[in-house]
Amino acid sequence: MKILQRPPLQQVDSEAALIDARRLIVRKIEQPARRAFLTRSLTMGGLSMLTGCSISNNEGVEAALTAISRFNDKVQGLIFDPTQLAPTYPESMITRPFPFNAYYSEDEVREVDEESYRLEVTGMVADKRRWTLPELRAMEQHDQVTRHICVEGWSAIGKWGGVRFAELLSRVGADTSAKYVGFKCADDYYTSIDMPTALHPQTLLTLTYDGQPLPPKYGFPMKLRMPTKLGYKNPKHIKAIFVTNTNPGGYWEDQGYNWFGGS
Ligand SMILES: Nc1nc2c(c(=O)[nH]1)N[C@H]1C(S)=C(S)[C@@H](COP(=O)(O)O)O[C@H]1N2
Ligand SMILES: [Mo]
Repeated sequence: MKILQRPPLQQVDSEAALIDARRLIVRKIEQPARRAFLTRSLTMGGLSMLTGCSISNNEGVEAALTAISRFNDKVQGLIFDPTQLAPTYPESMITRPFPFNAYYSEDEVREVDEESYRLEVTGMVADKRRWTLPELRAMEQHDQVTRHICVEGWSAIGKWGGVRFAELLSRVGADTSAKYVGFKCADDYYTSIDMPTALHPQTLLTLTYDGQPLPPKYGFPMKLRMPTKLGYKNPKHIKAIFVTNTNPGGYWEDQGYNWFGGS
């Protein structure tokens, strides 16, 4: 961050810049309470004071909000409690039909071939062998009924089943002192998560939805399901997983969504 400088406010259309800033906050800060507070209380001086960025134009506003979002990542990382469990629900509360969402419409859903599918696991792991679906199905399976929250303004309860992600990381001899786990998907989607969340007991590499093999629209052959993270952090159609110390970013994260994305 730069040393705080008084922004040349007279050179900016400050009302327009503030409207843009509030709009960006809605995109970047996903916790509803914090977002409501900031959008209600934000002033030009407040934004520049918070971030040390000179808010004289839209790029300045963007830089200030990116600084808030990076700060937000650090705070969320620090307060994340690896033993705290997200709520689970009875099966009677499952939302039917469960909503579909992706950066494309439902008629463009990717079809992944089951026979030729192999899961790649690379980066800071001892065993870089590829995994078939039957091998993953042979591991201990866990079912979980949890709430999926999308920043587009909906949430829904669903039931996913699969292997504990921590168990897979242990099987491949992952270096769990690494900072990130990255995911590449069969569409152009990609995302990444922090290691403490990867090791969280409710983080599942899911192969089923509602007791059936994951249908294509929900991410066949697998979706990483984390009830501690917002929807966009939960990759579908995963084809490669890699352990790394370099933040791999993500499809929406690189367009301004908060990286940590906790819910
Ligand atoms: N591969 C892939 N994974 C993805 C997405 C996507 O577009 N492609 N969208 C994300 C978003 S924003 C949401 S809300 C959920 C939606 O999952 P669902 O279709 O099972 O409801 O998938 C997430 N994972
Ligand atoms: Mo989403």
